[in-house]
Amino acid sequence: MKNIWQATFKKAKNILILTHVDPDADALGSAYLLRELIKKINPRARINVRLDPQHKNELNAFMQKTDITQSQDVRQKQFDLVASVDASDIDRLYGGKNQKIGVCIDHHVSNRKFAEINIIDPSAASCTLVIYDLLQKLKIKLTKTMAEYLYWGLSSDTGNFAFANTDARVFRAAYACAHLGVNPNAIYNKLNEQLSQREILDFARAVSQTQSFCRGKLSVAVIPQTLKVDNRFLIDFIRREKNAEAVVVLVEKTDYIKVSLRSKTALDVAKIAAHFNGGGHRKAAAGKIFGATLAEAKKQVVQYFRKNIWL
Ligand SMILES: [Mn+2]
Repeated sequence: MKNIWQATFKKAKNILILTHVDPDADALGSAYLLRELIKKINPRARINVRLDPQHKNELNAFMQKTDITQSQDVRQKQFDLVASVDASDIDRLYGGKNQKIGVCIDHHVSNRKFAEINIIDPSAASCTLVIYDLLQKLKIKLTKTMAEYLYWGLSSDTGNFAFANTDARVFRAAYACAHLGVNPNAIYNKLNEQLSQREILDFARAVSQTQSFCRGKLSVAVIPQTLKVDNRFLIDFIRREKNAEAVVVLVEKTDYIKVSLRSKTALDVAKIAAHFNGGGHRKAAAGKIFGATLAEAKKQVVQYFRKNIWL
């Protein structure tokens, strides 16, 4: 057998698939798509998918109830192979503590290669796209079910085919999905049009607090714990301001302030995130500020931009 990973999946009897905490549609799609791939090469294997119950609201429509469990249950069971998808770091892997990871499949540049076999493709827009590649390598025909899972990742990680990572490879895969009968509009609706009225009103409140700094080049919004707002939606919205070159959303968490950064230009926000205990991609990154209130954190971020980016 040419591929070590193929042999590894083929000989395992009891397999566990894990993904990152607070899973998104790419994490979910990747876990399910990998399960389909393993079924093809090893039909007799028992395959378990375990997901963080603290997932995003809109994913309820996609999740399979049996896949949600506490990490304790995961530890109690014995698996001869644990696979990780869409997670760059074992600390971010739900249920990953004390597990020996056999195969890691991911598309983050910052992946720490924490498994025995690491299949990392940072040029892939979604992790489902990396798994699609593996299917093609084995000449496994895409089924409609597989296409659904593949499309979840494509749609979600490219911001519905709009982010800088949207390329020909994405559209080629999306074409294959549509050709098999995947309904882009239905998936868009399930992923993006499931907010409650409260979330709409909280979103409006957060938007109305947005402030501009550095002669309009920097936009900053905050989400206090009292507001139920998805920071991705907020950051994607405020970046529409035409003069903004960098956008920051500060999210109040129980013991720190999360700093989400986006760049609309060549500015590398991964470097800025590194200053705030984080990292990520050039155009999308995140960090953490400890021991500060939301207002203090905002001051720190604005000051950093004033001193180091736009004097
Ligand atoms: Mn992803």
